[in-house]
Amino acid sequence: MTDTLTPVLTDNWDVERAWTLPSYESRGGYGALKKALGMAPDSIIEAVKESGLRGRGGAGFPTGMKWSFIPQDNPKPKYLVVNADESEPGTCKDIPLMMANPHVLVEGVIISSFAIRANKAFIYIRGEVLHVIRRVQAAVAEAYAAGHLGQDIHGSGYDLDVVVHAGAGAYICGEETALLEGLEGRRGQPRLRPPFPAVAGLYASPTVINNVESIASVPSIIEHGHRWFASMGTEKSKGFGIFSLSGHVANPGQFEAPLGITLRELIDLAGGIREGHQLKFWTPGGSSTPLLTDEHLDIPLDFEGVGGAGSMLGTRALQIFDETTCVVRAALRWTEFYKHESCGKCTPCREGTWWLVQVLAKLEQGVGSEEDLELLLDQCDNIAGRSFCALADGAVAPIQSSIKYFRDEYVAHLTNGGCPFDPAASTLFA
Ligand code: L3W
Repeated sequence: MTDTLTPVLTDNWDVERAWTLPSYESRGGYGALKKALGMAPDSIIEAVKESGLRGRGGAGFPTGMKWSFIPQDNPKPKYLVVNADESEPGTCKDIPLMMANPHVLVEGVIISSFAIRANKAFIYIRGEVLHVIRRVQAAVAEAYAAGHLGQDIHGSGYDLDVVVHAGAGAYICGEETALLEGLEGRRGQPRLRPPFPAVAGLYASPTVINNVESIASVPSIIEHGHRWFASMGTEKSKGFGIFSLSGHVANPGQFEAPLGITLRELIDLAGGIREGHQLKFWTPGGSSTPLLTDEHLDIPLDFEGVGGAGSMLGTRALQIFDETTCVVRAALRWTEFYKHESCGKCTPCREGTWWLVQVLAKLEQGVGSEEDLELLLDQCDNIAGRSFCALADGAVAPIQSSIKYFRDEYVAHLTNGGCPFDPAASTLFA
């Protein structure tokens, strides 16, 4: 099965002190930068477009197309911002990538900034992960000392400064415009779009915001060519990605594989479901994506609704739950998270997530009637698509999908007068 893996961003994770500049350069690191500096910026954008790379932060928007939206006739400065605010429940790919291989991100930042003609780039890292912030800061300092950053990089005439910025620990700052608010020193709340950041972003200037993994994929596209990248994956979901498997698998962790791989293959790579148990439900892209079940083991994990199963690839955070886990409790726990993290700007999200928790908690305790299930679905309908940003859409996704697939389990809580599961058996959401 291991030939399913495509280690590119993860290929040095087991190398001793992989995060240092000498280690990265000994494996060809910064070679793509030198090649890129000899290219016309537009041809880099073209190569990224041709590669088919789509945003690895959740939405899958074509990266090269986003870069080409930057109006080059606008006299304002251009900025690159890396969204390293990884905080989606279950998502654990950007943080390990930055810890093990920070230079591939720094190299990607330089090439991407050069392509969009930015002379200043920001890496916005989730505030709680101080060890990651220090690791990336150290890599940036090494890159400056080696002449990969700063003035006249490698005699090209191109200047770039990189600032590593620590967020303050708010999930909403993973939303791109809330992140920009935070970066500008204000409370993290989303802005109305349009205008999209590509037109008016940081300090109202044209700004590209991309996820860590998207930017870290750029050096390999320059080094090996867009055809190499596009030869992996599916027709519309090209290349490779880091899939993080957590929960009830024997060996949880990160697996870098072509897009379109199936959950069955990934579970095999992770050593199977924990012994003696069976898959019950899973998230394809963190808790903001609709849950799927054991019916969906063989669908391709792609940007096309996850093989048409009506979910989202999101951040490829595959949380795996076996038959011991109470889906009602899982939905309640995630909803408590969204209620806590709602920024409060819009009513459907601020009030709606609070009400969702009230009704779900009642159902989980086995109090109430089946009418409460209808009330919960009605609340979801009144929240989805009516909030300022995608946070509230994410909040309703696990609720609606859990009722779709496990309505009987909700009803069982009511007939049982409480949760029929033994919380100790699951080890998750206990
Ligand atoms: C210029 C246009 N730019 C779209 C850009 C836009 C953004 C990108 C995608 O949410 C999802 C969300 C989470 N001109 C443009 C344009 N753009 N039209 O394209 O935009 P969008 O609105 O499709 O998505 P988004 O607001 O970025 C991201 C889901 O990802 N998610 C994420 C979870 C968390 C993390 C994390 O912890 N790091 O990513 C999980 O599923 O729910 O649906 O750049 O500006 N006409």
